[in-house]
Amino acid sequence: MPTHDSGATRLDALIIGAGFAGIYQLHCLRDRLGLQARVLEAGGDLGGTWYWNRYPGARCDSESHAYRYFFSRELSDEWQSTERYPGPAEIRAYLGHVATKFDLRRDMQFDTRVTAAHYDAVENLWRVDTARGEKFSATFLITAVGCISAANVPDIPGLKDFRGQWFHTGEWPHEGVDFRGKRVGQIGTGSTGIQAAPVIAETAGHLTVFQRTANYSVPARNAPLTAEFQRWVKDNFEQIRAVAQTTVNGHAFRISERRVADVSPAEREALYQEAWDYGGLQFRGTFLDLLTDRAANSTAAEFIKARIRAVVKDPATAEDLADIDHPYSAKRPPIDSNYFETFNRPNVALVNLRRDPIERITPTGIKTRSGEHPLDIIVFATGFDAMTGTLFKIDIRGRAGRSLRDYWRGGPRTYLGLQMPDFPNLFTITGPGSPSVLTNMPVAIEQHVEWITDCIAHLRKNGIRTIEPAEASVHSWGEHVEECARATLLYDAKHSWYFGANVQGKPQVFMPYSGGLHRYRKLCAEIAAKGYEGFAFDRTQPASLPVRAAEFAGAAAAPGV
Ligand code: NA7
Repeated sequence: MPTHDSGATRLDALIIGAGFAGIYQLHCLRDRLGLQARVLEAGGDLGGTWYWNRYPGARCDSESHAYRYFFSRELSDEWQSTERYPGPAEIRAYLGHVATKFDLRRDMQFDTRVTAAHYDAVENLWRVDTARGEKFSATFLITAVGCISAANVPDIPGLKDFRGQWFHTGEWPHEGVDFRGKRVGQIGTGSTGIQAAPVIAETAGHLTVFQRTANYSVPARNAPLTAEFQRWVKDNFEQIRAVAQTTVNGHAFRISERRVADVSPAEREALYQEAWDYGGLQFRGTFLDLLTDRAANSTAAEFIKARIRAVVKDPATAEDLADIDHPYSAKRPPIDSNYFETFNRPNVALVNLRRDPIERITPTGIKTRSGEHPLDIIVFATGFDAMTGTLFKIDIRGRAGRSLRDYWRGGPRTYLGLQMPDFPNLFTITGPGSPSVLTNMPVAIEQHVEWITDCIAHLRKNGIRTIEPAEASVHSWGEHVEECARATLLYDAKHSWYFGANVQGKPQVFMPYSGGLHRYRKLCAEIAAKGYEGFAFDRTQPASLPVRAAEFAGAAAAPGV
């Protein structure tokens, strides 16, 4: 346990991370409950994932009218998105606007990486250390560290001897990378690689894309927003929010209720074509059963594969790109701007690693079985140690020194993705076991933040010292998460990062909750209404600090501030 002298800064609540989650959590705890709260953030500014992900082509796959907070109509009304999908700079500007509007920066500390958080059962405090040597203690600890923020650089032999430059997309240099005239190798064709390749190819002398698993992608059809659409967004705030908060995935569109078998093959093709022309993630909402019925799914898969073959001129390259081994949308479905078209450029080549695997990185390039590819720059678009990796970077220890790493040795175990036994008063926003990455994140984040805020208000009002789930609740929630995953085709793509399969040695457990955000919201609300069913309270002494705020009316019920 870290030693703490009287120099430790004492707080009611400490929040780790200044992305969408940490920003709103600070606002709720400080301005609604009147707690002394602070955000500690490893990055040099707020933005979370959008602070780090500045790679070429980086853009949010959620549409800008839904990728925002909904807790304040005023906030939404005064913000004008400029494009259908917001880029990192616009998202950072939006979050900066939120921080200014609610005067949040004064309680945020940047360039401050939390290294350890140990629970002190005697004082009922989380004792927190940072890489800068600062010490904090707080009754409540809330992790708002994001689900995909621990970069995964694969352990390919020879990387340390590479004489060129290399970058991971999730830790991109703020000053950018000059690809002009350079021979670039990009490893990875997930959502990130599919966004990056077309933009890198525009300036690179030559781009080689190293593909291990071929992927589906649907055109994003990004475009500047018209004044008419911007007005529609403002006029329909309530409606957009209502849809986002009552759908499976938190987006501002509904999944069709029609099944593939309900329409003729000709109608089906017309509907797919319409969705393809419209672009974006809505494609997967074309039919109700795309994620539950393999035969239904294969109609969407075949439609996309046919488009790939139609776009890519070289037949061998087209075959490698269309040789996809998993159902459509069973792995995170990318959307793109000219990804497949990029392979028609004379300066772009595809290497199929299934046929021609990487053997090692040499000082001057990448050596695959068939020969060496000379490179000046390697871009790792190789994803993240998702959902658990960032939490494991912090030495989190609960009662009796029990480490989170140890508790999750066989894979993450939580109740509702929010809490673990023996880690009292620790809340994990969008933790494993919650809908998180299967949704439009800000909508899932808002629900978690409001639930946590209500919960803390309840504890303080009722003199409850600690909250943590019963082990039995974790067990049954884990079974429910697994059962929901098994009911979908997500369970068929065993090599996805949803299972942790992209990181060597990581336990293979389906991590996000696939039962739907709408259903999850209802469950969380019911559990709270039943006096936090499945959680255990310690009422042995009053909460460590008196309630300072005016009576709390219930954050989840409050539409604005
Ligand atoms: P993803 O979706 O995890 O994609 C990573 C890609 O990198 C994927 O194509 C992987 O192939 C590939 N990869 C990973 N390791 C290797 C090695 N060792 N050799 C070759 N290729 C490799 O990460 P993204 O950053 O694209 O997307 C993450 C999320 O960010 C995304 O879902 C959005 O929510 C935003 P594989 O498929 O594992 O064979």
